[in-house]
Parts: sequence; structure tokens; C-alpha cells
Amino acid sequence: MSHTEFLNSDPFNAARDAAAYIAEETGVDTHDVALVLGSGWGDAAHLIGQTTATLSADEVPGFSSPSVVGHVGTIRSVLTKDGKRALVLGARTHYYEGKGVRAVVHGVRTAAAAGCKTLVLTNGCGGLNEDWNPGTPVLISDHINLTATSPLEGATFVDLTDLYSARIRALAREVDPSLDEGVYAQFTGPHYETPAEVQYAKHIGASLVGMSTALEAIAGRHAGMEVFGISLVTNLAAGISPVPLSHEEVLEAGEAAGPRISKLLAEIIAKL
Ligand code: 8IG
Repeated sequence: MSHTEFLNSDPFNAARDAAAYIAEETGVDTHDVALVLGSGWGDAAHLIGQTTATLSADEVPGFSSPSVVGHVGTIRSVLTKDGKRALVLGARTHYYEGKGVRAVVHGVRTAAAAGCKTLVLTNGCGGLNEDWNPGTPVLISDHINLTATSPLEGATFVDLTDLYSARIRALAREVDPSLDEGVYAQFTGPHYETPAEVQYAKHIGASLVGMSTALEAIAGRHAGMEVFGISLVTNLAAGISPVPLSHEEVLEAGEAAGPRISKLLAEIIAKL
């Protein structure tokens, strides 16, 4: 059976299998916190602690290699200074890859099955607030799921009030009081929004636009984890700035943000 067939035959059983494989291969029975690294965040986990094991995602049951360059296909076990075990998922599957929602949330369900009580979701996204220069990290306070789908199937009525932990957002602001908050709208992509779609997102209350996170957050809440989300605004969303941003500028801003977001992540995780 292929990884995809295995995953689709029973997603929760596949997550338990993946967690058992991770426990076996890392030698760590229970992980405490899971970290999903989005674009721009690939190097941000290095200050969290010491990597004790690195697995290639495609060897873990139900996972497949990511198709986007810049999304590292590894799963790492990291030991923090205060003894927490972090599971760092560098292998996000995006909805636009067409592998289905079960594949999108498999990493999150695996993290829950591996024992993680906290889920840290990071992403790179477009910003609607002109004050957010490329390279600005923004806390996610809530989301709008524009994918027209859900990771939950059947009559699974999960409450999403306060989905993004107010407690952990407060911890993040203790680390960096200048952090702003925003509402993240998940579009399906893979195309970016038109300026009209960005205005629509603004009218319905979004201030961040991207192609991930919301579906994973829902699966995380369903699995009983405390969810924290943080975006790196890598560009102003289409039509927000009168001046088109140069790709070079965006990359530079992202690079410049590296040390700040690395330190931020490590300090937030230390406070959990
Ligand atoms: I990086 O402007 C990044 N990812 N949907 N829109 C959407 N996704 C993104 C964007 C953006 N920038």
C-alpha cells in the first residue's frame, strides 16, 4: 500500500502508526510540543534546543515528500534546555498539492498521537496592514477558513472559540511587547490573491492572507492540543502597496527577520 492509500484508509490509525515510528526511531516516547515550520521559518528552530534525531519525512508512515522548494522534508526531535521534547515538522503538505485534507493535517494528528499538548504553527504570508513591513512577525488571533473544506468528517462539531490560545499569545507578548495580532485568512492557492480578493478578505475581517494553517489549527483543536499561530509577513498582499514589491526586497526582509524570529520562537517555547 502506498503512503497515500495507507493514510486514506484510516487517517487516525495512520497518525498512531507514524507516532509509533517516530518514538521508535527518535528514542523519545513522548513529545511535548510540535512545531510546524512554514516559509521563512525553516531556520528559525535552531535556537530551540539540540536536535537529537532527524528523520526524512517520506520514511514516516503517511507522510510524503513536500513539493515546494524551501519546505524542508524532515521531522526532527529537539531537546530544549529545560528538558522539553519538541517535534519539529519541516514537512508541511499544502492543500493546493491536491493530496487531500487528510494529508494536510497528518503531521498535526501525528504530533497529537506522539503526545504533543501544544501545537505551534508558523507560516509566511501576505499582510494587509501597511505598517507591517516585509519581515514582520504577527500573532494569529483567529482565522477565516476560505478553503470550503474541513479536516473533520461527519458530525464532528468542534468549538473553535479561542482556537488560537490567548494564554500563549500573552506569553509571546511578554517576550516581545511590540508583536501585533492579526486574523489569518486561508485561501487554497496556489495562485496569490487578486487585489479584489485582498479587499474582500479585508472587508470580512482578515489582515493576513496565506495558504496554510487554518485547516491544521482545526485538526489540532480537534485532537485536543493548545494551538498557537504566528505568521511572518513576507510581502504586502496584492494591491495593498501602490509600489509593487521587488522579490529581492521580500527575500532580504525575510532573511533580516531570521535572528528575530528564531529568538522569538525559542523564547516562547521556553515559556510554555
Ligand atoms: I510568502 O500574499 C506568501 N504566501 N495567499 N498570499 C497568499 N499566500 C502567501 C502570500 C500572499 N505571501
